[in-house]
Amino acid sequence: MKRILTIQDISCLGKCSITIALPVLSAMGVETVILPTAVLSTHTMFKNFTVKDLTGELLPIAAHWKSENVHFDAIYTGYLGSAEEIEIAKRVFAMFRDKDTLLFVDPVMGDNGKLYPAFDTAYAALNAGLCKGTDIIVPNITEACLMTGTEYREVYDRDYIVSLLERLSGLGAGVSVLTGVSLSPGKTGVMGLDSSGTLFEYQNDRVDAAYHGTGDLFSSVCVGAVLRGRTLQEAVQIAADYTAHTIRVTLENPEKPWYGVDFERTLPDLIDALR
Ligand code: PXL
Repeated sequence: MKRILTIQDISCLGKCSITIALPVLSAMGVETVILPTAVLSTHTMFKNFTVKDLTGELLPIAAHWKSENVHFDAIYTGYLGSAEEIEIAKRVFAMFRDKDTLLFVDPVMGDNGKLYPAFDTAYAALNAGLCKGTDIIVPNITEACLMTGTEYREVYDRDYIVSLLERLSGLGAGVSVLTGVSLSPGKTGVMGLDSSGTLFEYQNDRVDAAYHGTGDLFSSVCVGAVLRGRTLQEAVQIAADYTAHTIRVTLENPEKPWYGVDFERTLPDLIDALR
């Protein structure tokens, strides 16, 4: 079985980061090791959330694994709480990167043109540094603009996305995949640029709803599908379809959840998609 390490926070209530990555990757048949950067009472879209920072624990935990000769087939980073944690993530990459270790970075820090509450522009520059030398990065348009110093646009065309991808590849990752890209009305999906300069894209019908944690769902499924032997383009398609399906199912829930998606209802469909 493949083994992945994921480095991100635990938002105890809220369905994002580790509370998505762990169940989803486990259901996909991937052993999932967690390195929690912080414990929050909820994700940061709730008011008055509490935070216990775990920065000081991260390197001792990693050093223990190293002494046990643990091997990771992939390391996947998501929401990191501070500049110092970005530096620690880089050290963890260096400690555990073997020839066959895939480094997958979701530089979580904002959406809809804005940074999440905990971050500033200096943090965005450090996240750009984290992407260097990794295999796959999956920013949304907001994160890509922040990391490349590009003006954020609500309304854009294909040329804007292609130039954003070209700027992203300047950050030094193997493949850049831009998420939340709408290339025509009523559609949304991703567009990517690989290290040979080849562009690829996948578009889906747009579901008119925004839920927290869908970026984490996309990333977890994408890296999980790669570990289960799919090509990156197949993985992107599986992840985009599954995320859209889960949003649709959540919208049908009469209880009207607002803080996260009902991925628990759709996990069996994800397992079927991998058969
Ligand atoms: O889904 C990204 C994410 C992860 N973790 C925390 C968050 C967010 C987005 O706001 O607040 C704590």
